[in-house]
Amino acid sequence: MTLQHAPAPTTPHGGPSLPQERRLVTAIPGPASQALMARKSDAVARGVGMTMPVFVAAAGGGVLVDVDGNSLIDLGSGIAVTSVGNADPGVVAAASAQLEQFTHTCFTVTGYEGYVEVAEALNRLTPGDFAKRTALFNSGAEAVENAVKIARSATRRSTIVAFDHAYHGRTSLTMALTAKSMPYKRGFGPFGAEVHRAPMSYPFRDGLSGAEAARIAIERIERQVETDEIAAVIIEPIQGEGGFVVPAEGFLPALADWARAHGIVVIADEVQTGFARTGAMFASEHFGFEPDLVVTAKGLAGGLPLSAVTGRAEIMDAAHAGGLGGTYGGNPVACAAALAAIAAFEDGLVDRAREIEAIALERLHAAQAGDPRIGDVRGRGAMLAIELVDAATGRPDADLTRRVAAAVHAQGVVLLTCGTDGNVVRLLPPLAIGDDLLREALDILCAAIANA
Ligand code: PLZ
Repeated sequence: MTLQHAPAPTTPHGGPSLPQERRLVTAIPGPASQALMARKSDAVARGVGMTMPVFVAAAGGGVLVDVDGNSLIDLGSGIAVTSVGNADPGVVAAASAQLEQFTHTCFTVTGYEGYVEVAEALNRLTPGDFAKRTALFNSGAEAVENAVKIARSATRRSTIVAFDHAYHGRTSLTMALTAKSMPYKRGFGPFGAEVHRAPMSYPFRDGLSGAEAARIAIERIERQVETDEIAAVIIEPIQGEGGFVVPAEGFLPALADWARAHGIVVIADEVQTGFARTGAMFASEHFGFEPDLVVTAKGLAGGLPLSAVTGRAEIMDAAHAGGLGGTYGGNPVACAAALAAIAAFEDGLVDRAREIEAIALERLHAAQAGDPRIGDVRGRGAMLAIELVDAATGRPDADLTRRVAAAVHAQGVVLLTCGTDGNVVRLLPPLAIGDDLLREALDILCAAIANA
């Protein structure tokens, strides 16, 4: 029980018991965040940016509480990570219990059951009714790197095809796969070689059917490289950083059919779309798309670093014994957290993502009806976006997008933008957010667009 007049604790505990409310007690950022921002500038490399100059003291459900005591509505989930909710009690309990048993062995030195259980769960949950294997890693980029290694090992080919607007990470190979130069690539080359790029189905911009977009993409690929040199195509079933681009119906299956006919491994990067986020366990399911390998990370372990490559047993097992690994991959605490998060995903969070979609789309479509600058409203589940354009020219409007985000941030809502042209506002709320908080944040966003 909370006492009526108890002073607010200086370091509140996180989890869903945090008051689920937006509460501003200072301007954003407040003085304590500003002081930490000054220390950050002196201590942290400049290349490590921050979307909002705000420092967090606790988080839970759909809110982040900052070091000044402001309670912010979370529409970002730390970039699609805390889908189960921040400091979810199940995740915290499972991780804490594991912490007290042992923190690390290195799975490739001596094993533990949690790793195997996570592999079993991923083999069961990912699309495709065939024998599968899983390998665990730490970050999305590391898992993408390993998916490429596995595909190369299985095919004995080297070339990889990625798409316009793709984002696959910031390591040398994954920078090569990532399409956008700033801020991800500039000055950081040379990049991993043997990467070719194909046009992505982008209905709002290309107006093409999925079949037509696939035909053009395949034509473009075959002009650049021989199909018998291609190890894999890698694609985000719904693109993340590139602008929440949802391909036209039929694009992904056509691509997969073509790839399979040429012995090319199909890799789905479900790092951002995975685990109930899109109103399906995996976004591939929306499109009848059955990849050979699925890369997951982010939401998998409810906020702890864990990633995976899961896929066809014969492809996964192509890499020789000892060929895959890493000191921390599949850390036992992260695995314990993942098992708790997966239990939550399977216990109603797919439906919850669909409810969030219904609430948000109604509001966003109403806003779009009266405003030609809202060029497109798209996405699935709790992964939704609006693409902002200049009303006169229809061109991407990054300036407007920046103004909208700044206005929303100032009112205590954590909001992210994305898109190759910087003109997409994206919604990635924790699936644990309540309807009222979600509606309040949507009202703030729509008012900010109307007034920008
Ligand atoms: N694949 C589809 O979305 C990470 C990037 C944040 P890591 N997206 C957030 C930033 O600016 O660095 C991502 C993704 C997709 C791969 C990755 C990479 O995952 O865990 O960040 O390495």
